[in-house]
Amino acid sequence: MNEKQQSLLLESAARFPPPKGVKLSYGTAGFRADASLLESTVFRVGILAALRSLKTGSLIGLMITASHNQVSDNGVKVADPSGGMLTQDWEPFADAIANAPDPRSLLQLITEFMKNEDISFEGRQPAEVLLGRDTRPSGEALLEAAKQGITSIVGAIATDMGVVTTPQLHWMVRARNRGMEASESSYFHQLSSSFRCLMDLKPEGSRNHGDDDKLVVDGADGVGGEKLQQFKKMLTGLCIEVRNQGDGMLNEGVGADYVQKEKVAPRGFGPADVGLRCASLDGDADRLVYFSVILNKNNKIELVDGDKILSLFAFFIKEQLSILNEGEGKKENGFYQAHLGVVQTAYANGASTDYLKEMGLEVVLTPTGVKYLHEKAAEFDIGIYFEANGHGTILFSEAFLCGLEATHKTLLSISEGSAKQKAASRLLAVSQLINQAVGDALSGLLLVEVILQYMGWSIHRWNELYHDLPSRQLKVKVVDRTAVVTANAETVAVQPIGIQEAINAEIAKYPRGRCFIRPSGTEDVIRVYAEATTQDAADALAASVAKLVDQHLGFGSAA
Ligand code: G16
Repeated sequence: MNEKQQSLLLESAARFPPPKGVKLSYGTAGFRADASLLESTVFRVGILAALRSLKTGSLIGLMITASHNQVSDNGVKVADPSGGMLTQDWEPFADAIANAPDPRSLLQLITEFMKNEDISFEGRQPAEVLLGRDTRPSGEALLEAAKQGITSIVGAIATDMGVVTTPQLHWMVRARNRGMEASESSYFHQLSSSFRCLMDLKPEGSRNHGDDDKLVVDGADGVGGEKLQQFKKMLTGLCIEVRNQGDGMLNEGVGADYVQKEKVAPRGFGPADVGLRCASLDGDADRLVYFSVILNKNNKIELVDGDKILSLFAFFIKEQLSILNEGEGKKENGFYQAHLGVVQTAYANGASTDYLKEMGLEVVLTPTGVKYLHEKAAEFDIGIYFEANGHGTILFSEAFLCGLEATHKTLLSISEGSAKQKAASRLLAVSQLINQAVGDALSGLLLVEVILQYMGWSIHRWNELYHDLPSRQLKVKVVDRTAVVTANAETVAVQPIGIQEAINAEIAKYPRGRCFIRPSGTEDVIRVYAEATTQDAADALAASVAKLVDQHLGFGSAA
């Protein structure tokens, strides 16, 4: 690194001193904390993003969002060249620079890292980072800090895409790195045209029997509601009403996280909505859940969560694959059985995992965090991943898509309009509609809608695919959440010593009981998940384990 570069870094780092006495760590999806603590971290992540761009010779994304967290929090997510999450190999560097006490030590860490990673400025194209933010009031200032971090690397370009959903930014990074246009209009265009293609391939006259035609969407008072309101004008064959578009408080009694965890209707929904198909997005629109309001039940809902979305997608894809592989002619068409697999976490309802296995699918469990699920799903020809909280997508391998395109071409020439040709067309359209960079509530919603119409299913019919085991999730505030260390895809707590035995003793009291604890990577809490055969039992198991957590690690406030 030459002197000019060194002094540029030192000067700009001096403008963003880290907060005193705070240790930030790269969590489930980047750094997340109270917005007032984040300027220096975001500035430093800007530097990291520029270095990542230099290293890979590709465009990198940087998104300012705290997704489902309360409005006073904010955070930063990085998109790698594929559009997926930042490679996990760079997370320790992110941690180290976020916590460097002063500009000199920051510069030293950067110099060493560049040497180890063989990153230099010579002979490389300049770094470029695409920036986006959600609607949080703190977003603008943090985005400015990120820009300054990026441009403190000589020659680096920071391109601001303004207010976008997280999945839009990831999609744009992927698109640009594949030589395509990266803009909001190209995103809307790809989604709406593949949606239209799937609608045109529905069996004649099919619609969601039993539901009103209208879909009512809770926009979480965030960026997703705003974007959907804009986007819905481009969608034909779908009637969407968007509520909570940004007039109320972001994520406050609204949004996918609230609806899924509390199992109640979001603000602005009530008895008048009984019978309607409803959906909820989270604060940055990377999660989606469906629900319907139950009559006379105190805002209670029938929740159709990420596990059910996964099951619906798996059902549909499996059906298209079996049409394609039916009978003879399979080999002549050059098409072979695809390796289809699904990925879940420990939060997946036990009934969903049983259902998917009964369908003959390979089910893999990973720890919480899209970065883990995505990586596993990419090992299949078609990998579908979903967290119960509604974050997920479908990945198609390049090799599979190449084969599918060739098959489709052959089918078009020998049997245009045949069931096989239509199945191939549908799979190709799904690969265009679904956001293969990251979970995306808007593209997921369109795929759900078109599959329901294809199947002729109402939300209730869909929800009947299997019956969820009653479950309960709780959060416990503790002194230090890093004291909990887990293993086996977070199903076992190996630290603090003895806590797992105590949890096991509680689980043993309930038939089909299942319970685990884990430190959140986005909030300063320990999460407790419990499942049992009745709601009372799931509630009691979760409460007793929350009490155990409090006794071992908390402030001793549990009853
Ligand atoms: C992020 C991650 C998700 C994860 C969620 C909760 O979502 O992308 O994979 O499930 O955090 O994580 P934790 O339980 O560790 O707090 P989002 O939508 O908040 O960005």
